Amino acid sequence: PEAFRSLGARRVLVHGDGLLVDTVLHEVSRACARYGGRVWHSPSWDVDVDLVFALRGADELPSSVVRAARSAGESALAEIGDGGSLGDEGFLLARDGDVTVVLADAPAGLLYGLFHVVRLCAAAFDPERPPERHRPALHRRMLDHWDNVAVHPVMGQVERGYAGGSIFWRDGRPCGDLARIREYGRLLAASGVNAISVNNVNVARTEALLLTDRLGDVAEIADVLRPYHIRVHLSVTFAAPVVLGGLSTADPLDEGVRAWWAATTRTVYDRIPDFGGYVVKADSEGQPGPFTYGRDHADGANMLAEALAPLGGVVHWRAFVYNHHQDWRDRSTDRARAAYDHFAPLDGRFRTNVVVQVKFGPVDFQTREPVSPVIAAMPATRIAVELQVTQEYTGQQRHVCHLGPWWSEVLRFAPWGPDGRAVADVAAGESGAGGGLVAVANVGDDLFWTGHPLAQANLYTFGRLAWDPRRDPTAVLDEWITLTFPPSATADPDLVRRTLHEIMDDSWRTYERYTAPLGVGFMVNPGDHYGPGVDGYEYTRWGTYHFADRDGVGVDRTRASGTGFTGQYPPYWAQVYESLETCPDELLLFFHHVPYGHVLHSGSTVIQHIYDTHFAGVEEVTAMRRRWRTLNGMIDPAVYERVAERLDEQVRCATEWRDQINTYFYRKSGMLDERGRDIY
Ligand code: GCW
Repeated sequence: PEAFRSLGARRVLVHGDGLLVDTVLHEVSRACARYGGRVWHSPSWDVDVDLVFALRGADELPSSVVRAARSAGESALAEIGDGGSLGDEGFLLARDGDVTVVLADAPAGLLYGLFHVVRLCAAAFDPERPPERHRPALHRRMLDHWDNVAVHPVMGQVERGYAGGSIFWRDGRPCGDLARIREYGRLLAASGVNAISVNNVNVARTEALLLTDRLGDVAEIADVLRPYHIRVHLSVTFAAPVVLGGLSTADPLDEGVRAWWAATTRTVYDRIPDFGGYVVKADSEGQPGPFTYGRDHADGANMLAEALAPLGGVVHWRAFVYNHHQDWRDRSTDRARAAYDHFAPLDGRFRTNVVVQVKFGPVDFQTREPVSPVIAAMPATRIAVELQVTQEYTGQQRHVCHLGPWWSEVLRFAPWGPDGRAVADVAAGESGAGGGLVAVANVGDDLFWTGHPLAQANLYTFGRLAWDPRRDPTAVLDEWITLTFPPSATADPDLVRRTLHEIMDDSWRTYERYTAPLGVGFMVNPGDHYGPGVDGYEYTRWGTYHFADRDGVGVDRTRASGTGFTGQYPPYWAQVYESLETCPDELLLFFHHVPYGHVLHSGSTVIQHIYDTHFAGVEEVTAMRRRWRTLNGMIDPAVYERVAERLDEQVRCATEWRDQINTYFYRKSGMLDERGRDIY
């Protein structure tokens, strides 16, 4: 509520009608009731105000205040040099004398404008503030919940969830806390998210029923999130016609199957008219899919797309497809190649309401990977890029790991070479027609929403980068800090801000330093993926190997002598990654197998780099903990304690990583640390 203080003390006029305008009105009223401001809803007389929310549309304008606000907005737009449309989610912020004006073409723009005013605090009322126009770069900004309805025997209530139970489901039923879901919608809208899928992509029996018998449960969530402009999507099983419909096949080319999907989808829309569409994990890690019937992913996706098209829905079809029964002895199969090998040949075959959803890297949400080559390989397909806000491989919300800088690097990466379009441009598509940005959610029923209170920053940053991928992640973090630890709530706001930046800004790189080195990935404990397990996956069927021996380490993915994966990139990067001369240090072991004495561009050897970064990583975590302790007494004690507790665990776990990795490579290589530090 503190963040609403500045807004809540004003005189505010909200002009317009409808569900989303009502949300704006409700938010403003709530803030004003608390902080002494006043609010009017479309008055027909003139009032003295500080802030006006209005649509640009041509309805009658009884009040000259709104008329003035509109014309101020129009001239501001002209001044910005673009009098054109603000789009269905954009807004304009301008000043008209003493009045701040938020203008939009559609109600959602007013909602986003409201949260912008909240973020700006007093600055929104600064007479000198030049007009600003905001429009999201990406049309769909989506969170996928991997929440199970029934508790899964291995994965629990939330697969890869580190924030308690699900906010939607508990023990096979809806959890029933609609107020909490509404608050969640508000949090998401404030971050810029506009779509959500409410169940795990691994769809088991109970979850399959959400599409039919338990559709009411989904509709209830949609009803609660709708006032915050969030559309609900559903993960469905490809086998639904068999498991739910009693058909003998789920063959996508079978007429009966197509009719079943069409009818089922119509029922969904009868109940949820703004339903977003389906999310599908098919022929992946044991999920059913079109391969069973000798069909391909385009056949499968297009069938669902056909059912959804007349109703305005989309299919998010995941490209996370690989052989999860690999034999570690088989050096010809490369998991990194799989998504491209499966999907690139299908470019041009997908219907326009299919979005192929691609994990940002070719393997699996690692702390460091190259960008997936699929992103540049399907120019005739709508691509969504998938990130992981839940910290499966990045400390599981027990470690501080601010992922903004990592996502920013990914989104700015230019797959065709430095002068070409960026990953974010592909996700945005021509005139907004791209698939958007999706992330696996990190929220649960935990008191602090995300387990680690500082992990909230990742959720917020995801939404803000999906709105504007060019934003500086440190500036986004700064926003989050101000909103979460408002200056008015602490004795020394500068110290709090500075300390949080010191702890969080570089925390992803710190995490990288004490875990798997130089882009080689994994080295985590199998199953739960937490903590070091250097050889944990080395002889398993999952295709994630590092091939360390006494002479060297890394995966040869070159065309010259390895798996040929480098050849999946457009020529610029294919060349850069292929050659030891040009391959960036941080990805060296992803692309090459090298001796421990290999000299990096940094001047260090691989072995010395491993030792140095692992010692440095632990020192940095220890410094984080020391810094956090200086905040004792300055912030909410419950938040303080929770973070302090987790930092203890982070120090413990980072130390374990350091010692296991260093010892492992010392034993393999027999090479001493130049600086003679403790290696066991
Ligand atoms: O990262 C892996 C996870 C699985 C997950 C899978 C996926 C939902 O370990 O738990 O399954 O990715 O993305 O489908």
